[in-house]
Amino acid sequence: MGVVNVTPDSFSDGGRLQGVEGAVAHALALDRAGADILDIGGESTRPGAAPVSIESELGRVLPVLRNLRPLTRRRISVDTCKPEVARAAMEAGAEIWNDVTALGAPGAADLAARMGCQVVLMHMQGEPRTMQAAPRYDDVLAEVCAFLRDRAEAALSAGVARDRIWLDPGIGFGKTLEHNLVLLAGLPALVALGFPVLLGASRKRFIAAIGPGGQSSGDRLGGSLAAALAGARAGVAAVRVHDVAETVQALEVQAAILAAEGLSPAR
Ligand code: HH2
Repeated sequence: MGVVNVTPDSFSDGGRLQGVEGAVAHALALDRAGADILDIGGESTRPGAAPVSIESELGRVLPVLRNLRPLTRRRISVDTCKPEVARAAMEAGAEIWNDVTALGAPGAADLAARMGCQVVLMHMQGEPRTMQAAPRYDDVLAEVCAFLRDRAEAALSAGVARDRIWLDPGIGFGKTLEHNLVLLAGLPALVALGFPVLLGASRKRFIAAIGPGGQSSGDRLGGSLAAALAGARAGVAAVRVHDVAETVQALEVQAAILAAEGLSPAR
């Protein structure tokens, strides 16, 4: 899944993708680089980000979607927690509702069921403005798994089909470095819940906290690739990344090495 941010304040590529044309061109470049899904977002969820109104989010996302839809056969997801934005995006040809609040808005699960779209249910502790102030868990892996299982149950009860539900541990969303690492190491437990898992670790701050380097978000490619490879080994279904070409190459090389393990005479 390639990230197409159309926000003025996104942490990783904010301000670079000027205007609709720039965002569409960026999405098409990610398509050519091998992204299976293009994820369009009009509200930044980075730590400390302020919420945006429905109108401004629609004004950012819809023109990009409408222009992009006829130009690509890739699936398009919309990164939003607002039912109004999700509905408009599905009408404009998106197929996946990527919701960092796990369908937390009133009526969201019913709407997802009615639209018949796929949904990504992500875990977050708190809200973006304050979530990194003092994240606390007794057992982060167990709590994230329990939350996502509950949200999947709620989606199923509302009528969302089982094969349309994805889970995401929400790396960096109300989590310390240690919480993020425990979740990355514990991905097999999340995969074992039986739903496809999406992992979003690309360019996130925890990479800089491990070091070396990585102070600016564009300088975290090595750490992003390490996390994507770990996710693939754990069986996640997709990784949400900014650097699509590099990630596809890393995943292909890892897959080729794993495939060759069976050919080695030492085994
Ligand atoms: N991370 C971000 C945004 N949306 N969605 C899912 N499912 N999983 C994630 O980990 C995730 C997400 C934050 O990254 P980014 O979009 O690059 O930054 P911003 O929110 O500032 O646009």
